[in-house]
This record gives sequence, C-alpha cells and structure tokens, in this order.
Amino acid sequence: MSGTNREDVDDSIRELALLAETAGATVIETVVPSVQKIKVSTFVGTGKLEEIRLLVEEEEADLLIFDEDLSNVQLRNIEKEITCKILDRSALILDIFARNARTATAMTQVELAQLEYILPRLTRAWTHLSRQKGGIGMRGPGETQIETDRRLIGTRISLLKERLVKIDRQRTTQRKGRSQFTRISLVGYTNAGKSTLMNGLANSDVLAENKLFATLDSTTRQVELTPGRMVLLSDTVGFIRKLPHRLIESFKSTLDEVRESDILLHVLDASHRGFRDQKSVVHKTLEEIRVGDKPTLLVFNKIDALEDAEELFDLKQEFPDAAFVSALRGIGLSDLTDKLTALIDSGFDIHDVLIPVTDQKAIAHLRRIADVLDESYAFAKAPYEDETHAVVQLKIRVAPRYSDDVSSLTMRYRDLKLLPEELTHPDA
Ligand SMILES: Nc1nc2c(ncn2[C@@H]2O[C@H](COP(=O)(O)OP(=O)(O)OP(=O)(O)O)[C@@H](O)[C@H]2O)c(=O)[nH]1
Ligand SMILES: [Mg+2]
Repeated sequence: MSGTNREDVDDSIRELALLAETAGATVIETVVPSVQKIKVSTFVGTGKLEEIRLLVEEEEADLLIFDEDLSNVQLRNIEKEITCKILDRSALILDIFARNARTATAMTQVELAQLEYILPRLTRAWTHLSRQKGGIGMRGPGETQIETDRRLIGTRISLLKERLVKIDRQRTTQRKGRSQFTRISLVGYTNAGKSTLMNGLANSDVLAENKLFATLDSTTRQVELTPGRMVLLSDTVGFIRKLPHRLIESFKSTLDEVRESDILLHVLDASHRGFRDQKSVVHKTLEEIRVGDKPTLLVFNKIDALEDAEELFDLKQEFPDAAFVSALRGIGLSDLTDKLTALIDSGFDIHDVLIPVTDQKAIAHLRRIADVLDESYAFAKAPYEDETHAVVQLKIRVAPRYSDDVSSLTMRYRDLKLLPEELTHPDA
C-alpha cells in the first residue's frame, strides 16, 4: 500500500506476505485498497473496510496485517469493525526480530524497540502488563491502569538502555583490540545472502536461511584475503523497506560494527526482480545511520539463479565495477577477493616512518594500527646518533582513520636520518 506505482505496491505486499510467513502465519488473502481512498480515521475507505470485515468472517481469519503503520486512532477504529487481531508492518517486523533474537545483545535491543513501539500505543489491550511484571502493590494511589503500565514500561526502557550502554562499552574495547586489521562489513537487504557469503569467504558456519532477518546480531571473523593479508569480516542485520525507525536506533550496538568498518560489501540478490528498489532502500538506510560515504563494493549474489546468461551480461555492462558471485555455489569468489583487495589498497596510505628503537610504546602503537609491509633497522645520523643509536624504519599501510596518529609520530621524529649503508633487514 505504499507508493503510487502498482508494481511497487505488489512488491511491498508480496514482501509483507513473506514477513507474515516468516512470523509463522499462513496468508489466506491479500487486499489492495485504492490509493486515492486512504482515510485518516480508518486508513482504508468504508467500502473496503466492510469488504475486509466480511472476508475475515468468511475465512475465519485470526490475524489482519496492514502494510503501513497505523496510528492509534486508526487502529482503534478498525478494531471496532473487525474482531480479529490486527497488526501493522512495524509490529510484524518487531515480532520477527523478537522470534529470531538469539544473543543477549539482540534480545535486549529488540525488547527496547518493542517497548518503545508499545509506549505511545498503550490502550486497554495492554493493561495486563502491570500484573505480569509487578504484581500486587505496584500501583500507586490514584493511578489508572494505563499510567501504571506506562511507568513500568518507562522503568524497563531505562534499564535496557543502561544495559546497552554497557554492551557498547565492551564492544568498543573489543574492537580496539583488533584495530590493526582492515574491517569489512557485509550489508544489504534481508535475505540477499550476506551470511552465506560470510560462510563462503570465512569458512564459517553462521546461520543462513531462506528467512527474513535470520541474522540479527553481528558476527566477526578473521579472513585471510590473500596470502598474508588478514582482514576482519562482519556479518550483520539486513535491511528492509519501511524499517521502523526505533528499531534502527535500538540496534545501535549491532550497527556500530558497520559504522566502524573501513569498507562495505553491499550484497544484492541479483535474481530478485526488485533488486533495484532493494538497493536504494539499503542506500537510504546507510545514509540514515550516517555511513553512506564509506567505500563500497557492490556484490551481485545468486547469479546461479538468473534466468539466462544474457541477464548476467547486461548486469555486468550496467555495473562494471561490481563483483558477480554465487555465494551458495562458490562462484566468482576469487574475483570478489581481487576487487576487494584493490579497493582496500586504494583507500589506504602507505607511509615510511622512522622511530628510535627506544620508543617502544610508539612502535607497539604503530603495529597495532597499521599493517607493517616492511621493516629495517639502522643507526641514526648525526646529530642524533648519541641520543638514538638504533632506528627502526617501518613501511606501513594505514587506514585513513589513523593518518593523524602517523602524522604526529612522523612530526615528532621528523629530523631523524638513517645511515643507508647500515640498513639491515630483520630477516637478514
Ligand atoms: N540460489 C542461490 N541462493 C542463495 C545464494 N546465496 C544465498 N542463497 C540463499 O538465500 C537465502 C538467504 O541467505 P542468507 O545468507 O541467510 O541471507 P542474509 O542476507 O544473511 O539474510 P538475513 O540474515 O535474513 O538478512 C538462503 O536460503 C540461502 O541459501 C546464491 O548464491 N544462490
Ligand atoms: Mg544473515
């Protein structure tokens, strides 16, 4: 029911049906209301609402799902006419997230998003909450049931937020510990094949399923991209159109992995007829989380499922810089690795740094933040030979985010000179 284009509407509804099935429902019937007749009070027009009411009764449906988010008023008005349970798209997505959450972080993030969704929508339907959580004696004097629920939810939200702050802190520390590696995140529409590609590249066994939002939390693996070149590859939560904004905010801990990566691999399902829409949804979401300008390699996945060779040929013409793979069949992975390596190299600066061997702290820091490509030892030239006998010359590759660190070290020792004839290689 979004957009004005009939094909867009069909795609969105088909996706809603897939979401519903992922949540365990069986879709009996879909109804597409006319876009011109959207009503403020009941979302669909009066005639359409009556049609839906009859359909629900006839089919004995348990659940009615709207593809748009309903306002509180709309929901209440529709509930007056139709007796079965009613959900909107956001509530359905939240339900799937809740079902698929496995890690403590994902569960905390989902619960926060759910409560923030519920809070402004508190109506009689939710008045059981205080009985579940608090029991007798929780209600303050003169408070209505809804006020009590609101207060309980508010307290729970604060607790969950505190918990997420702690998780963030732990994760930041973890990421610092592995900062010398280039960090790459797999991003893309849900079900595009990110986890399958992760398994193909990292030899891992993260869960990959024909299910929306199979992955909710991020997983990071060390991958040897080319001999000797280690990178960190992270698989993470997928995106979808009309992703509830609250959900994006609650998933900060998971999405920080994307924010802090150097390069993104944007995985697309080439066999999906709506891949262009999906691509732009992913772009918009990346902009929303402020990573729209990160160096990105497009990866067209599922090329094994394309109709014919011509389709692949046309895609390659249209996206000459992209990689074309089948993560499932292991096709095109070495071309992907080549393109990724080239992209990494183009974004990284190579520096030559001279540091006195006595400054162990600086040397350790450089080893942590940079890839050391070459190193040799020598003696410092006059007038430094007295203070600094030995100098280490490091040729390093460093991500833009560390350029300042390197510049300040170079500044500190900018006058150091080497005696070239004394250069020795550590292996020599
Ligand atoms: N035909 C074909 N199917 C694939 C390919 N790669 C992945 N799939 C299938 O696509 C479905 C989704 O794969 P996942 O790797 O779970 O996708 P994802 O992007 O991680 O999805 P979410 O975590 O749910 O967002 C699974 O059924 C995979 O087997 C491919 O190259 N070809
Ligand atoms: Mg996945």
